[in-house]
Amino acid sequence: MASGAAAVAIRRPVEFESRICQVTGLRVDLAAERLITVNAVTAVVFLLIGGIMALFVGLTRWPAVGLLSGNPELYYRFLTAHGMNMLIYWIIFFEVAGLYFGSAIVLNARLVTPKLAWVAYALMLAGAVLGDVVVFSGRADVMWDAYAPMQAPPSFYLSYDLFAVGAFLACCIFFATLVVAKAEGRYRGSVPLVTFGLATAAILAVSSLLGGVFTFVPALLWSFGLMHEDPETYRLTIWLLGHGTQQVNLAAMVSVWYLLAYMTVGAKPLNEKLSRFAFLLYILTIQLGSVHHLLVDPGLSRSFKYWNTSYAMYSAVLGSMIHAFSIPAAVEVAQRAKGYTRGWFEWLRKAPWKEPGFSGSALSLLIFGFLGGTTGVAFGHGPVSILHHNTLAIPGHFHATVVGGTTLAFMALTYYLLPLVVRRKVVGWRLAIIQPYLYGVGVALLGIGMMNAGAAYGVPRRVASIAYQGSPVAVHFPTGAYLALDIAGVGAVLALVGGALYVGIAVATLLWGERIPASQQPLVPVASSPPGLAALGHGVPGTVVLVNVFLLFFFVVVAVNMFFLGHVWPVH
Ligand code: HEM
Ligand SMILES: [Cu+2]
Repeated sequence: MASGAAAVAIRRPVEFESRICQVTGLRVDLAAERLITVNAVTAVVFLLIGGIMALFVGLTRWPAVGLLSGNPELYYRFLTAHGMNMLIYWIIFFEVAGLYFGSAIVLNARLVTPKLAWVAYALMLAGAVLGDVVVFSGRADVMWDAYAPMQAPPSFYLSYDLFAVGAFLACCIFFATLVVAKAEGRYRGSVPLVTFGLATAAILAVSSLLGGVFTFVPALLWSFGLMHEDPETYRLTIWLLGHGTQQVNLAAMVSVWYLLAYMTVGAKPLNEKLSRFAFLLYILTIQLGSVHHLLVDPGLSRSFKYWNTSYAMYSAVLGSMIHAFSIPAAVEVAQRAKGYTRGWFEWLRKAPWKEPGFSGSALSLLIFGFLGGTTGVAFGHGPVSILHHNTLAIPGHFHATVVGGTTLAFMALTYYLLPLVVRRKVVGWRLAIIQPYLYGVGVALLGIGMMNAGAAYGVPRRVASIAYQGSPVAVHFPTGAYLALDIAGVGAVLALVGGALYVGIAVATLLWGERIPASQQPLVPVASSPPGLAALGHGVPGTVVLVNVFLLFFFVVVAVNMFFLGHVWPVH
C-alpha cells in the first residue's frame, strides 16, 4: 500500500461539472455554485424575518414611539424571534455559503459530497423553520439564549439540535473539500489567505458547536423531565456556543475584508505570514473570552473569571489589531501604486467609495473597530462588566460588532456574489451605492445611542418600557437617557431602511436581474493586477495616522468607562 504522502501525490483528480469564470479565471464547480446560491438566498429570507422583528423591537425601545410598550408578551416573542433569525439563521446560512465559496471555488476544486451538503442544508432549514414555528406560535418566549431554569418545550431545543448538526456537517464538508483539493493537486503550497481565514472560522465553529451539544442535548432531556438542569452549567456551556459563534463571525468578517480589499482595489496584505499568525491567535485564545459573559455570576471563582477574561484573551485582541492595521495598509499601498500619492490621505479620498463592495467593507471595518472592538475590551473588564451588565450597553456593543461589522461585510460581499456566482446584473445599482451608508450610519447611531443609554444611565435591556408601565412603583430616568434612546431610534429607522434596501436589491436581482452571459465582462470592477511589494516604497503614512487616531480613541473609551466605575461608590 502506498504511504499517505505518496497517495496524496498520485491521487487522480475526479472530474466535475464546471465553468470557467471570465473575471477571475477560477474554475467554478456548478454543484457548489447552486449550494452557495441556495444557502445565501435562505440567509436573506431569514434576514428579512429578523428585520421585520427589528422594526417592532427597535420602535418599542424608542420611548417616543413605544410600539409594543403596552404589550410585553408580544415584545418578548418578537425579541426572541429577532435574536434567533438574525444571530443564528441569517448569519450561519450566509457563512455556510461562504465556506463552500472559500473552499471549492477559491481553490478551483470540487465540493466533495454535494449530496451531503444538501442534507446539511435540509437539517439547518428544518431546525430554523421549527424554531420559528415554536417561537411565533407563542410557546417559547424565552429569548434566543433561553436561560435555565426558564423552560421551553422540547421542540425548541430540538430545533437548535437539528440546526447545529446541519451546521456541523457543513463544516466537515468544508474541511473534506480542502483535503481532497490538496490530494487532487488543485492548488500548490498553502491555501490562499481567504481560505485560511475561513478555515479559522470553521475550526472555531466546530468548538462552538460542541458548546451547543453540551447545552441543548441536556436541555432537551430536561424538557422531557429526564434529567436535572443546573443553571450555572447551562450558562457556562451556552456561552461557549454564544461567544464562540461570535468569533466565527469575526473570522468570517475579517476574511471578507481581505477578499473585498483585493477585489475592489487589488490590495494584498503586506506581510501575509503576519496576517495568518493573527488568525492563529484567534484559534488559540479567543474561546477563553467566553467567560466574560459570566463575570457577574455567582458560583465561579474569581481567579477562573479573571484568568480567562484577561491575559490570554488579549492576545486575540492583538490578532484583531494586526488585521486592522494590515488591511488599510494594504489598501493604501495598492492605491499609492495607482498614483494616489499626494499627502497622507489622497489614497483614501480617491478610493472607490461608490462601489458598495468597497464602501460596505470599509464602513464595516470602521464600525467594528471603533465602536465594537473598543467597547468589547472595555465592557469585558470585570468591574466594568458588573456596571453595564443587563443594560442596553451590551446590545449596543454587539450591534456594532455583529451588525455594523459582520452583517455589513456580508452585505458588501453580496454585491460581488450576485454578478460572479449568481451571474445576474445587480438591479438598482444607484440604490446599492447608498445602501451601505444608510445601513452603516444607522447601525452606528443605534449602537452609540444604546451604549450611551446603558452605560451612562443604566437603561436596562430586555424590557418593553423603561417607565415600567403599569407597575406599582414608577421608574424615572433623566432626560439624557431619553435623548440617547432618540439617537438609537433614529439610527434604527435608518438601519431598517438600509436593510430593506439590501433585501429588496438582492431579491429583485435574483428574480429579475439581467443574466450575465459567461463571455461578458463583469459589471463590477475587479482589480486585476495587485501591486508588488515595490509599491511599498511610499510607506503607509496614512494608515499610521489612522491607527494612532484609533489607539487614542481606544484609550478614551476605556478611560470613560473607568470614570463611570469611579462614580459608582464614591470614596470621600
Ligand atoms: C435594522 C437593524 C436592527 C435593529 C434596528 C436592531 C435593534 C435591536 C434592538 C432595539 C434590540 C433590543 C434590545 C433590548 O430590548 O434589549 C435588539 C436586540 C438584538 N439584536 Fe438587533 N437590531 C438590528 C439588526 C440585528 C442584526 C443584523 C443582528 C444579528 C446579526 C441582531 C442581533 C440582535 C440580538 C442577538 C439581540 C438580543 C436579543 C436578546 O436580548 O435576546 N440585530 N436589536
Ligand atoms: Cu463574548
